[in-house]
Amino acid sequence: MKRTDLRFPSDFTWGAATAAYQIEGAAREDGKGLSTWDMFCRQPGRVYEGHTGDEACDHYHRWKEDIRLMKRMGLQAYRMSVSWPRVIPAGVGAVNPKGLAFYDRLVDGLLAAGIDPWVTLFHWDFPHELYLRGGWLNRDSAAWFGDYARVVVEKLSDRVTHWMTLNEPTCFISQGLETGIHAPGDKLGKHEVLTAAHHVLLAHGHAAQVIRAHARRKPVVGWAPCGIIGAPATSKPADVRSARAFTNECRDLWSFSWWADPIFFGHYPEDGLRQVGNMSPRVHPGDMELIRQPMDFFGMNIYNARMIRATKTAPYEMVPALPGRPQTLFHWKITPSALYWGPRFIYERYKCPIVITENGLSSMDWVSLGGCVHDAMRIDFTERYLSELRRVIQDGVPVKGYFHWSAMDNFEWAEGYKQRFGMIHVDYQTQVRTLKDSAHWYRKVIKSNGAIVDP
Ligand code: IFM
Repeated sequence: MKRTDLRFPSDFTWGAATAAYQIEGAAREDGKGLSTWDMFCRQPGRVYEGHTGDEACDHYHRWKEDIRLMKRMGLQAYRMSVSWPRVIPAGVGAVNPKGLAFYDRLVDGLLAAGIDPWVTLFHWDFPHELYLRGGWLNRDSAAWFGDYARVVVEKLSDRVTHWMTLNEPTCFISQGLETGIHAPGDKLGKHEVLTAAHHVLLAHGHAAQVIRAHARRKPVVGWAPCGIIGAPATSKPADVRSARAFTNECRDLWSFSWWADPIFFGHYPEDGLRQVGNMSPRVHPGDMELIRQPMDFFGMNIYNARMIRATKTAPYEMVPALPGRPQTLFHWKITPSALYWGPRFIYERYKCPIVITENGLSSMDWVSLGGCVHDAMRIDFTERYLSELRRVIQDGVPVKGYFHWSAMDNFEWAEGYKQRFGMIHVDYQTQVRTLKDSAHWYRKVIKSNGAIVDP
């Protein structure tokens, strides 16, 4: 089979990502405070088969080995998150020196291995103590987050350059506070949910200011949201217009514009405000100025897109998935063109350079009799998606990097350990790690700067 040449720009960053709660374990060690996820996992029926992040990949103790493996993968950058309650056990007040020292060691270890750490300040493990004080519903949460950000930035910014404030606010607000399928498991009314979301945006603004004010090296500041993307079902201009309209339209919290318009334009989208009517959050004078901090990059966590076509009667129509269409273990449809149209539509609207901060799939991987993990589907998936990413770069969209989700198998929130997303296989009983075939393949991709190589 003829393979496409997949070379990327020479300054493109190749990496992989994880998040603290999903890999660290050591949930009660060295003075760490409890997070809402620690509490949620204890509630019967919340997480698949009662799994918890108590031990996860035991990365807290095995980080040296994990860095060695990432080095073998040839990663140029590693997107990690910091656990807020590990650093400040009560969320505010006293700092836990042992918790902070963990990230200090980790950053040093990564740099010594030639891997650039990209740090996300919040990837869902909210301090339980602050949840008891109202969590994101409390307007003070923005200042709490800013204070926490300052502690981390003061410690790590002599070595860390790339920062992300929040990971996927859509998910932790919508799934955590509205549908309740994630921690803390609440089912609030629309106004409360939108109020919490507004405080999250304020927190983002605070943190971005703090990073710029206190970083010791000139920082590169972004965020890592997710949202629903429309991709045209065909290349006909009418379908492209419809997919663009679908992506830009604000339907609910899963629309990019609800979150990104305040950050980039300083106001909520009008169509969104019309929809929520008197449920909209109270915006105080000065809020939008705080939220609208300049962003150096727009991180995008992209897994798939809805297929959209034009119709005569409506601005767009969703094309139903055909029976038997390729999908992941999570039943997420495989739609490589998401990595073309997602960056393209978001760049057109917000004019901010893009970084793919997450992309990948969950599959059913195990260590075969020969001792290898043959995840051919992950290789094929990634090759198809990267090929679309290269196409959008060639068409002029500045995409600066790609982070595969995930570096290693990990705790997939309410799905527990059922879904395996990693390029490194983790045996959760023995904590033995095995580089999957995809990790070896990805090393070649990185080495050749995206020229496609046979697995
Ligand atoms: O594992 C998650 C991650 O924490 C956030 N983005 C999506 C991934 C896969 O569900």
